[in-house]
Amino acid sequence: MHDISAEEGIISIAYNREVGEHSRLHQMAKVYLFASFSGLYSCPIAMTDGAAKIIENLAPKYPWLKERAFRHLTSREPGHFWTSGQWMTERKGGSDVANGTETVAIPQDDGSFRLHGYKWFSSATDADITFTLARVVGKDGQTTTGTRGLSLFYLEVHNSDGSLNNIQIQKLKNKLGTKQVPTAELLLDGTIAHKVSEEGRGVASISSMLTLSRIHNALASASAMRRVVSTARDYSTRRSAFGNVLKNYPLHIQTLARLEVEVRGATLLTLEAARLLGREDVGKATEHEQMLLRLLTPLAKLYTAKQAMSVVSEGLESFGGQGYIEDTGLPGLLRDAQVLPIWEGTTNVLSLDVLRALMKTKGGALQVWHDDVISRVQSAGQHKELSEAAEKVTKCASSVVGFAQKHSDVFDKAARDFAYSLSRTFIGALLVQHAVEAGSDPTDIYAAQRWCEKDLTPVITNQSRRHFSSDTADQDFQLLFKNYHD
Ligand code: UCC
Ligand code: FAD
Repeated sequence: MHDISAEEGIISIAYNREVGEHSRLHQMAKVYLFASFSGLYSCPIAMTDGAAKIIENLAPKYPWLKERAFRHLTSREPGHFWTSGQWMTERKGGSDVANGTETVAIPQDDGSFRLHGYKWFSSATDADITFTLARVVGKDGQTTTGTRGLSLFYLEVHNSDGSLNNIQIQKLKNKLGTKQVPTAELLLDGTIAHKVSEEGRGVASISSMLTLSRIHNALASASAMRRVVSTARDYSTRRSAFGNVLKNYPLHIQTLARLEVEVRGATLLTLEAARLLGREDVGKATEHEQMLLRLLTPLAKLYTAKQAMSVVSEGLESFGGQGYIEDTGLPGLLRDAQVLPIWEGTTNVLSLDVLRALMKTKGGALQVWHDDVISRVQSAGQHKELSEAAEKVTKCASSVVGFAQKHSDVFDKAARDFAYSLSRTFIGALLVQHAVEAGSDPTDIYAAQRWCEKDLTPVITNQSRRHFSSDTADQDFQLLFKNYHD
């Protein structure tokens, strides 16, 4: 998979930019085809892409880094192609990195640092390089707590003689799924590393890696769904029950068609984020497009990951008992899907990231989101079969924005429902737009109609505010904790 990824240019396509801003979409479309058959190699690929993006961003300040690593990460030669890890999680926190990171960085005379700490989850442990976070120890022997004490470090996993860079693999995690990819606990015991951010700007500097790996996560989600639905469709033409092949039972086909709508929605959302990223890559993204990309990244990751879990689970059932049998290769898809909402930021943490993105622009990003949704469905207003769906999208968009304007005081509690509403409405707009622009194919129209009927009830409305009140929070707490004794 390492060699195939290099030869196919899975990373290099995005950085050689032979077709300018469309190169990113070209790369991501390829990853979409590759991911669910890659034996989870999509995981190191995601982090490698993130590493290449960080290095490209840092190149003006750290030209040596580009010279040293970028050419390997973007190589098409298997023998030269390097992959990257992303070590952010420590025992005390994977979500709360700012308070969880205990690794310290001791300055050396030659300008490098030695890292001492314990990285609790490190996937694709066989990577060549990694980016990680640590706290620089000052001359007084002290470190700074919180996010302002974190800096970003680049390190190579092996020394030139092939030995590990003062890294001890303490344990390989025994995981529910993703078994093809080793995930390890690592002791950094004097690991040589190079600081590649200003002191205290570690989280902000690694955020471009988060953007890439979150979009890859969404691609992997869409890819897993596509694989299971396509395989289930094929199976329905071969398996008979009660004297007929499954494809002739409308109830079976209805079940699969509902999944098909989910796959189409997830794919459109993710590829739209990829399209915007491609414009950002080449410096063409407008300020509005940058805001939209910032918002769509956590939305695509959090929403498609949940879809993948439910679609893959329902998909397995469509094979009957065979869906549960390891020989078919199907159960692994379900185990692997379960990680998609956990790593690269859990659903709640990403819902809060959506709020972070909105706050940073003082609500500007929400207005951009709203205007974008409206412009996508505008032309469908005249379309006999799509006008109802377009109207529903428009209403949902107004309802979400209305909620945000009136009830920002309960945002922290409403974050997840809010993020779901933004995602579902945006997907509705994309499906409607696609139906219009792709030549009004009846199946595209039907997919848009189905999504807007079934998935597009505004979760967030003025009436729903009571679900996020302090009283409700107390009731939720009592519901869960009554009769609980520590
Ligand atoms: O799980 C991992 C790898 C798994 C394997 C790879 C799979 C890839 C897919 C494969 C498919 C098969 S690696 C670990 C991933 N860990 C996380 O995702 C961490 C989750 N936690 C968060 O995201 C939190 O929200 C934190 C860590 C970012 C919160 O940190 P802070 O320091 O408390 O947050 P602050 O103080 O709000 O943000 C610090 C700065 C701010 O910038 P300034 O100071 O300029 O305002 C933020 O705006 O960082 C900026 N920032 C961001 N910027 C924070 N998050 C982002 C962001 N997402 N984008 C841009
Ligand atoms: P916690 O932060 O303890 O979260 C527990 C629960 O609390 C979650 O449901 C979360 O949503 C919720 N929660 C937390 N904070 C809040 C809040 N403020 N409001 C509401 N709810 C909240 N990390 C790496 O750095 N590199 C890797 O290569 C890597 N590989 C991994 C591979 C696998 C297979 C797995 C499972 C994890 C990997 N991770 C890796 C770690 C992963 O990124 C973290 O596990 C993840 O970010 C969650 O952090 P945590 O485990 O500390 O959960």
